[in-house]
Amino acid sequence: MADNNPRSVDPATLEMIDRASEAAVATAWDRLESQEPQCGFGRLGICCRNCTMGPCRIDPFGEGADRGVCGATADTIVARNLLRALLSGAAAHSDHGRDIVHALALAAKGKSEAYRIKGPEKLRGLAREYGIAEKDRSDEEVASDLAQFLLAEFGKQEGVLANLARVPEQQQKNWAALGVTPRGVDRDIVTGMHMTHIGVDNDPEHLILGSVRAALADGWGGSMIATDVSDVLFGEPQPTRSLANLGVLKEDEVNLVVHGHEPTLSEVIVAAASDPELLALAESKGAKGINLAGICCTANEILMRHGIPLAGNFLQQELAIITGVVDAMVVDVQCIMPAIARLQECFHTKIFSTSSKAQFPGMTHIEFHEDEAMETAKKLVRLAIENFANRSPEKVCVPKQKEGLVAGFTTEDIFTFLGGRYRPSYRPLNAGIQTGRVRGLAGVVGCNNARFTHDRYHLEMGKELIRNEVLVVQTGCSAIACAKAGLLAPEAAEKYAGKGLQEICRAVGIPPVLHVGSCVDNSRILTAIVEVVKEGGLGDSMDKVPVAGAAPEWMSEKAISIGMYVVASGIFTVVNPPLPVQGSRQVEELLTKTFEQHFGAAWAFEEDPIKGAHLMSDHIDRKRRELGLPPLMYEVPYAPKGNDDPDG
Ligand code: SF4
Ligand code: MSK
Repeated sequence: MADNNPRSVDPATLEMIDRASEAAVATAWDRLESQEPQCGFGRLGICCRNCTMGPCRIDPFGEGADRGVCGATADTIVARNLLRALLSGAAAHSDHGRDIVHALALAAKGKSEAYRIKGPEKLRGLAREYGIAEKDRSDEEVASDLAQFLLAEFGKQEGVLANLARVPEQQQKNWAALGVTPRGVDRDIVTGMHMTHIGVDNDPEHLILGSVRAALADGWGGSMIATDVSDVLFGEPQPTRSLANLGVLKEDEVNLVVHGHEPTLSEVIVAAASDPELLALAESKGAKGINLAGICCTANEILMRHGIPLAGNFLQQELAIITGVVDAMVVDVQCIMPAIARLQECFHTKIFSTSSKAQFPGMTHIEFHEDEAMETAKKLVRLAIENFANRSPEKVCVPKQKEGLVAGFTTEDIFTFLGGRYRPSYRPLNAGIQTGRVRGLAGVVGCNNARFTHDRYHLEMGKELIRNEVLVVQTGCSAIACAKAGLLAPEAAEKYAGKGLQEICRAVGIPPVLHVGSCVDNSRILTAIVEVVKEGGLGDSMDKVPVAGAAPEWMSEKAISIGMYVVASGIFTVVNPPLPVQGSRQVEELLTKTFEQHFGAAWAFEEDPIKGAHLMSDHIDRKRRELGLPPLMYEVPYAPKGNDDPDG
């Protein structure tokens, strides 16, 4: 570890890290050590490889080169690098969205037996929203038109994103004034890449605004389409109970772990794993059943809709294999460490890559195509069953830890839930904030990062927020971190939440931390805030609502895109580690200060989780004051200071 802290706060993770070192197997933490000291130029964002006159790097101490060979300054290089990184993240989300729409098109044409429309209400709601005829037409007919309409949003050459109609007026005005209104998903990503080529855009502010436009095309376009169409195709999630952590793996059953992001294959694997023939085959091999579990956001997708347990988050992918009981791991795209392929040399696990976009040396590639989804899913389950007999009993070591959770909240059910079945509106949530029973809302999302103690920032920040009467909404690996620590169980309210939030959680039976899905489902947080605005009483635009965001422990370029669209939508956001922009004072000030004037919200960099939580609650308090809301109903007693606070 860079800071000599423990590698994780999760006991199961620590146990498996020890197990890895006994087995002389390197993990991400070991490889991080072998990388140290990491490149300071890269961390500050002042290294450029955009043409072969470079690489060029700027001396941050002002003693060496202050320009690249072409004359680019640190400000230009930092802004250009941030834009490139963000575009990769936006492209990843949006390409995921495109694939889901493609699956919808196949389902609509009856070309894939594996997919049916399981969310007809959402389908028809979207059709009405986009002006697609739906009366007296079958679900398939409507879905076919919807798929064509949404596919066109990716390649749109004229006009603006259709989902702009969902955005409150003030945000639309802010974006128009700065020329960052998102147009087509692919267009804004391609234009952004063009801007970063040598000798194109060299104005740091203009480059950053280019990144805002591409991020908005992701958040309100590609990601939002992915979420909406997943709900149409696989059904809208409902609150569901499940378990989290490596202890969900079973020694006496075939364990198949899905890892990555896209639900198109994993949804079908869920069905294949309960196929009677395959269950009988598993039994004939001496297994008591087929246990499906997930890592990263594929896990979140099938947890939300089927209650499939979470084996772990990003930094636990290697550790799952080191338990010695994972008979097959099926991966698709994003956040899959190439390192796991090598673990097959030491453990019996067979790892299968399945995406046409992602192959890994050492893995077996079984390419997945939507039109033969069930066949592929059954084949993968069968391969897992056949590998069950190859386990080495002396290598089996499954941690005991597994924690109960409730997940499956959505924009449609998340707060209407607060209103109960007979009062389905956002009124109770808004009223809770208006009266001061709840301070406000926070979205806490994002990854793990081997540079920081695994899960620590998520947990400390999450607990501090709910103690301060802030209702927390989560996605991604952050949600998995909090699930493993019990924060996603309704009982967590009594244990950790402030008195007002406790009352609400008790009355409705929800946890104080609500899991709303995978990385692309951060769009649910945007639409939930839109609903809060529409309900009234908490401001007429998103930047007026007492809400804040955070991405603790982020590492993926997708997190840059998420943070950027959230901030540009008016939501103050704290991140750790800082964005790699600290080599340019101009860019850092633009993001952390000037954005406030542009969007009514800015980024903040804070490496201490408690201080990060306090920045968020201070921001929420400021919004409360601006709205003229009363003080909190109950005093929040004790306020721990940040860990590195000299007084603390
Ligand atoms: Fe160097 Fe300019 Fe080429 Fe970047 S684009 S590598 S700064 S010459
Ligand atoms: S999986 S992007 S590590 S949240 Fe979505 Fe987790 Fe971050 Fe990947």
